[in-house]
Amino acid sequence: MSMSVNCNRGQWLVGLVLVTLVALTGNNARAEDFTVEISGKISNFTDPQRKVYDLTEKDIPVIKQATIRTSTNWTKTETFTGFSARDLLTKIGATGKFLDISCLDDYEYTIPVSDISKYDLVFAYMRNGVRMGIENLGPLALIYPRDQHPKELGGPDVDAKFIWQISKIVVK
Ligand SMILES: Nc1nc2c(c(=O)[nH]1)N[C@H]1C(S)=C(S)[C@@H](COP(=O)(O)O)O[C@H]1N2
Ligand SMILES: [Mo]
Repeated sequence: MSMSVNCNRGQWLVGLVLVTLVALTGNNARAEDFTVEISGKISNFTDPQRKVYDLTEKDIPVIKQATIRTSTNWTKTETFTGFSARDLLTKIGATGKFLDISCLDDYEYTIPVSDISKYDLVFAYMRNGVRMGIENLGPLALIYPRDQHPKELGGPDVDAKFIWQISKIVVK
C-alpha cells in the first residue's frame, strides 16, 4: 500500500517537472520565433498559393550562415550572425534588382541587389551570440560590413540601410 502511494507521488512529481519543462522551453522557442514574408520576383515558395517564401527558424540550417563584425550607428563594434543575403537570394530564386524592406515599426527602405553582390550582407538574427528579440533590433537586421569598407559604407546614406525589425521583403 505504502509502495503504491510513493510510486504515485513519484509519478506526479515527474509529471510536474515535465509539464514545467515543456512550458519553459515552449515559451523560449516562441520568444525567438520569427517569420519574415518574402514575395515579388522569386521562384521558390513555402506557400505557392500566396506566392511567398516565409523565412523562419527552419531556414537556419538550410541557408548559409554568415557573420559580420562591425560597429553601426546604434551599436559599438559587435558580432552579427545570420543569413548570408547572397545565399538567401539564391535559395528563394530571386531575380529582381531591388529589395523593398518593411519593418515592424513601419520603417521602409529599398536597397539595390547590387549591394549584396558587392558586399556580403547579413540578415542577422543574433548579436554577440544572443538572439535578437523585437526589443533588441530583431527579429532580423540587415548588416553592412561598414568597418571593413569605411570610405564607401561610412556615410549617413548607408546608415539608413542598417534596417532593423524587418518583417517583410518584396523583390522588385
Ligand atoms: N526598423 C527601422 N530601421 C531603421 C530605422 C528605423 O526608423 N526603423 N532608421 C534608419 C535610419 S534613417 C538610420 S540613420 C539608422 C540609424 O537610426 P538611428 O540613428 O535612429 O539609430 O537606422 C536605420 N534603420
Ligand atoms: Mo537616417
